[in-house]
Amino acid sequence: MNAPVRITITGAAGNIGYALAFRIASGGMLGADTPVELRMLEIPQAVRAAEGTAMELLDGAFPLLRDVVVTDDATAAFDGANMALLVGAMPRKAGMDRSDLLAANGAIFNEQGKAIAENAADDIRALVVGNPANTNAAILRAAAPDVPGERFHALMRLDHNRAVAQLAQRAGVSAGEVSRIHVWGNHSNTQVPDVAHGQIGTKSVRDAIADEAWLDGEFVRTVATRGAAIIDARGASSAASAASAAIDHMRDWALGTREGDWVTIARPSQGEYGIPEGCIAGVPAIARDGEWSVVTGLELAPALRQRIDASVAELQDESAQAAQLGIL
Ligand code: NAX
Repeated sequence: MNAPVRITITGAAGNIGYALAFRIASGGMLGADTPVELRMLEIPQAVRAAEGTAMELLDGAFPLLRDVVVTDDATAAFDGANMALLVGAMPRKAGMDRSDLLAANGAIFNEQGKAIAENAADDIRALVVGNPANTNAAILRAAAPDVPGERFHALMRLDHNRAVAQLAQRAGVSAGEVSRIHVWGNHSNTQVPDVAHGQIGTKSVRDAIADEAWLDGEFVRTVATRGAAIIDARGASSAASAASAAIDHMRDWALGTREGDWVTIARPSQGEYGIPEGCIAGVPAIARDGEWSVVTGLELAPALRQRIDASVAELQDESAQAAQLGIL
């Protein structure tokens, strides 16, 4: 058995938090040899509901689950945390514009970044799920300047998984047959799914799905607007699929990505593909021994480059707004 890993979930009483906790407790994230300790952070009004989730976790009798703490105190929630899944965020309410949302959530991630800096373990690795995820991750990182910047990620794996799933469905194969695709840019509808280097089995995606119009049109639109389609169908936003993607991201970070494949992550850019340094945009990456490296040297067609630039520009615009608000 490995040493226990302490994992903080913020927004633990919410829809994604509820789905996440059970997957983590059952070993779905870190494997069957790693016990886990959960720290569940909520706002005071939702602590009771999070306590209910903690009772259900206990009732799951998970052999790997060593300890569960529910709290509304960020200091206690991040104390000794090795991993953090930052899901808790304020939803957009009627009458709120984008900058109101950014201000409300920016304040949350600024405070939680400080709590991570002061209380988390030295090896803390953080994944922001709460929207706007990429900019919230930048705010979190800025509030914890002593923690290495590459430890702050935003979730783009759901976008990645959605792209894999659409391709697999179209080709009539299982999702496991699809490899080497990724999604550039922002977790918004400006995101840019890229199949240029992708494979389905041993064939290129473009050979396996001989339908350029679908690949360049409907496929891209379906992936980028999938969140809205789920809300339309379910009457609520993606929850289990978002939790599953967050689990995939953290599992790969800890245990490594599949041999011969890459996935999508969003972490502070080190200038790869001309993305400005520090910008948290989706890029292709491989994980080995707990470290990510961005896949470099992929050729980008001019039309794709333009769309990536537009999505990155959107991210920079969000960052500029956060800077104006004094939280970045
Ligand atoms: P819910 O509204 O069900 O849950 C959010 C929870 O966060 C609530 O229980 C709330 O009390 C809590 N919370 C609010 N402020 C907090 C704070 N300061 N500290 C701790 N907890 C706090 O939303 P849910 O469906 O779980 O979605 C959570 C977030 O994920 C939203 O921002 C949503 O937009 C975002 N998503 C991000 C995705 C991604 O791919 N990056 C996809 C799914 C999802 O849309």
